[in-house]
Amino acid sequence: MDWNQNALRSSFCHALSEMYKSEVPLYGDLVNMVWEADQKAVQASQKLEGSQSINPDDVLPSRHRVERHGAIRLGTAHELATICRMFAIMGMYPVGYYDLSLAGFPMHATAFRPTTQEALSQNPFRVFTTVLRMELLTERTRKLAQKALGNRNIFTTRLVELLNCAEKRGHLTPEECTEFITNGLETFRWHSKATVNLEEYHLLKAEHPLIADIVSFPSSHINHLTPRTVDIDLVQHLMLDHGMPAKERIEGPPKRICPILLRQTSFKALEETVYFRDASDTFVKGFHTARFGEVEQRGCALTREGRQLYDDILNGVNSEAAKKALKGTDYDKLLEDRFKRFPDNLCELQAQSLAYFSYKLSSFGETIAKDRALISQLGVSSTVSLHELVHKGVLSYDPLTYEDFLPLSAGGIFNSNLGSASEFNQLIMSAEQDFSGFQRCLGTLIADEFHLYSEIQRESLERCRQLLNLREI
Ligand code: OOG
Ligand code: NI
Repeated sequence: MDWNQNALRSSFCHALSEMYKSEVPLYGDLVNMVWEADQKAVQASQKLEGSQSINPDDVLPSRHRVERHGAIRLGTAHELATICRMFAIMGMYPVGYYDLSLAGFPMHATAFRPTTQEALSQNPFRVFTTVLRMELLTERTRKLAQKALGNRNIFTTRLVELLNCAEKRGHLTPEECTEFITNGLETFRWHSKATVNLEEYHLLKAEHPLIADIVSFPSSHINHLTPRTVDIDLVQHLMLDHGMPAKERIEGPPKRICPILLRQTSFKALEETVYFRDASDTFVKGFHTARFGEVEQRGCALTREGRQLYDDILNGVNSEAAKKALKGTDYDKLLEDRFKRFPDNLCELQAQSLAYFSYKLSSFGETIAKDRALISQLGVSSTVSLHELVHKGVLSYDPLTYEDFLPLSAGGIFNSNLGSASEFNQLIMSAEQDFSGFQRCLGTLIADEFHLYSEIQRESLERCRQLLNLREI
């Protein structure tokens, strides 16, 4: 595809953010709060010396200010396949498979996002995309869902024309890009008139509030947008100070010097007026609670070993907390204590291969790259280990940012936003994951997140190898 996908993705993300600000003004307040917090955090860190200080380049320009993720929930295989084509136009591809039945939801998901370092650095816009699993619904609900979803079309005719055109021709003109944005927004727009009647809505909601959210509306409204901050604890304080309906605690790993993966918090979903048709075809007033605003702080991407350690610690914490019925600050204290096992400095994370890094030549490395004689003086052979090059100060490294999601540990966000299902659902709890079924619906392959990070790391090492003229690192 030969148009500028990065620019189109940025414009789309910006337009979506503006639309969501007008739909949910509290989200706009949250974005302003994040900017205020980031500015304060940068100023405070500039007063500190040493490794804890935040590099302002990481914060203000480029990525951070424009960075957003969103979430949508789809109903059918056709909707998923079409969304996949739409995101591909903007350089966003499916990464990772998330089985949400583990959290008691009849859904599975992927994240559409840019996959190269270059595209991520331009604009890392990502959308967590869930699809309903019809086979996990009871028969009555499934019939209702199939009828309602069968009657809706969440894509404008013009959008589908543009998709066909882009795929056939391999490009979109600037005018077509503008049309793509206006038409694309329609898929994510909120509608306050439901497509089901009030009785049907209650039946869907009784089985699971998320089923009602997916099935009852004519579009797949964006259910939240999330700016990124460098200091989520500060944002949480600001939200509480300003009387925003913030959730009680921050999800994910505890506060650390070297942030890992993802920490998230949100303001709780708003109760919104929705109109439902009654038996005599007039609209009656009802309510629906689904849309909210979220904040995230991203840390480094973990290798499989790092992730295993993270999962082990978290599972241990959760079972201990369940046994002792610990909640709130008691839970957070336990979490903090158990996470002491997870190394909290870059040297250890690198030495133990717990995180992914982008490697580059240090200034010393650059000097010796210019003079091969120096390399032999260092006692470095033409096949040298990464450990040795780092140890001798030839290479330096920066952690790779985690670009994906932790929806299970953020299950708290789902739950505080929707209320949980009325009863324990055996069908969902005993479900097997269905990766291949999901991939079939998608019509393309899902990339493995670990593979993508390790490729970015490998490419950085390959550049160093060439510059140092070594046979192997
Ligand atoms: C998706 C929730 C996943 C996150 O930040 O973990 C997500 C949903 O609510 O549909 O956005
Ligand atoms: Ni989210």
